Amino acid sequence: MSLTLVIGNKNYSSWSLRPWLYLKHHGIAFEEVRIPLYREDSKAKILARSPSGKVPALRDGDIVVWDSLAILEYLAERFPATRGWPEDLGDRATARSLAAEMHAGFQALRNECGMNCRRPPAAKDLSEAARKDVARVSQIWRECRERYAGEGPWLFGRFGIVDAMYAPVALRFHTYRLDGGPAVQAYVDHVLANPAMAEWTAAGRQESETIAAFDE
Ligand SMILES: N[C@@H](CCC(=O)N[C@@H](CS)C(=O)NCC(=O)O)C(=O)O
Repeated sequence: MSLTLVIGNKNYSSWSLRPWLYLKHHGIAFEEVRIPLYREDSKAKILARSPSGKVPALRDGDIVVWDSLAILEYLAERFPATRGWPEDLGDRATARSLAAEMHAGFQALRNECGMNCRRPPAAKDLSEAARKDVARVSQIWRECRERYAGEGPWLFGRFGIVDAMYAPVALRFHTYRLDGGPAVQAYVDHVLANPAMAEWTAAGRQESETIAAFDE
């Protein structure tokens, strides 16, 4: 069966990046349907493919999965060789908690530092809440790298769902020059140098659509 992933603008759609990165990184073939967001016809086009009216959404034959984390969970089960979660029960519980924390949190950081591949990297004044988000994300990455990564370059050693979940934030750390110290910078650099990630950001920079609210 063939996979179709519906995504938004590569420049802005952080939720879309997560499953796209997982698929690309693992070399899984899929058709990409890109629907630029917040245009007159965007909602109708997305609703035709995603019950929530939001991207990303994945179609696999008769199966439709929406929500970035649900798609990643689905892909990890559908392609078990990709080993989306750590094998150890305790590590897996931690990884799941961190993915959920990312999925449900960091609102201030998300709002004030929207993903924007085209934005020339530069610092920005942040609220106290956003600074706390930066500190917490930095702590997560530092602790993962120290405790769970071993010799591997990703948060739990090899690339997994947690890395896909945090990849858009790694891009924000770069774009907004967010400082979490050397270990955090090393992780950010590793994420950005990943070939699939580089392919996404290059494509995002080529896009011409603009969404004023996301361009601050
Ligand atoms: N929890 C969802 C959130 C998806 C979401 O908010 N997607 C945004 C784009 S990044 C969207 O589709 N916005 C268009 C709209 O709401 O009309 C997920 O993880 O996939």
